Amino acid sequence: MVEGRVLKKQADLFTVELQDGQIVDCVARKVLKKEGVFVGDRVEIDDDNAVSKVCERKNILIRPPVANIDKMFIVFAPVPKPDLYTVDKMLLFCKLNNIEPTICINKSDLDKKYCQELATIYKGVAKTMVFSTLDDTVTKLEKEIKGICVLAGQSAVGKSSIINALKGEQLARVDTFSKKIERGKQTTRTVQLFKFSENGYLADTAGFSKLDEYLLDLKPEEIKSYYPEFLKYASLCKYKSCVHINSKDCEVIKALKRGEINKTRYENYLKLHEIMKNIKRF
Ligand SMILES: Nc1nc2c(ncn2[C@@H]2O[C@H](COP(=O)(O)OP(=O)(O)OP(=O)(O)O)[C@@H](O)[C@H]2O)c(=O)[nH]1
Ligand SMILES: [Mg+2]
Ligand SMILES: [Zn+2]
Repeated sequence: MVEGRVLKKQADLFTVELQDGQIVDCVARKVLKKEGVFVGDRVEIDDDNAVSKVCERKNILIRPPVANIDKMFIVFAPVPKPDLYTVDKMLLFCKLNNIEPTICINKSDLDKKYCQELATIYKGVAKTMVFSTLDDTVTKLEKEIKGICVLAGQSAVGKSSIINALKGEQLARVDTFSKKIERGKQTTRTVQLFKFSENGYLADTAGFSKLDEYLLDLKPEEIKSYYPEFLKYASLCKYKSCVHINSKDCEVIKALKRGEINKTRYENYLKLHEIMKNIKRF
């Protein structure tokens, strides 16, 4: 019996990296059918090269299926038009699932000034990087790859291009934006962990682009505590239970009016609060 890490899954075949670095193809024992074996899983392999046990998971992403995520690189770019509401949902998803987020603004070659403006939105919220896969600015991301890392973000922001640029070869398929629209589908479909260092892996997670609010297991009144930029003002609000919406003596709203809290972040907070109010959990 040896331990390993699942790097890739194709149909019923798993590519597993054993502790000594050897890569083997494995099937899974039937008993594991129900719980499933995910890319990122730490597993035990028996003498017939079959996965016989899945070790306890830190977290799990169902679509696309990846387990034990340590870091998420949330990617967006000047084009396609950034969906900052989804970016905020991803930041929340990270906090709830013990994942370290990094905001990655790609395609800085297209509009440096706009990219910097986008970056200021996340000042004091999350670690933020601006780069382009067309020059060597993208290499700073490589230092951040520790543990199991995933690239997340809407289609065509350049997730596959990032992997190719860092690896220096065409490992992941890249389509032009117009081709994607033609095809009406995302280019990247399978999940695979690419190895970058002794304990550094990176996967593309196309398909995790919208993030259903249902995946955020939170009560509406709990959302506010996931906005670090609200905290210092929130402690001064008249009522401890203040959710910083329509309240007369709300310090967060005052800070917003003074321009000390970003308007887009706040508006997307309102939107999320409203949607989460209407989600029924059974
Ligand atoms: N100008 C510019 N274009 C880029 C950059 N990075 C990627 N692109 C282009 O953006 C388009 C989409 O890139 P992909 O890497 O396929 O995007 P993706 O995020 O993997 O898309 P999905 O697989 O559909 O989720 C391609 O035409 C790339 O050449 C960049 O830094 N600058
Ligand atoms: Mg892709
Ligand atoms: Zn308040």
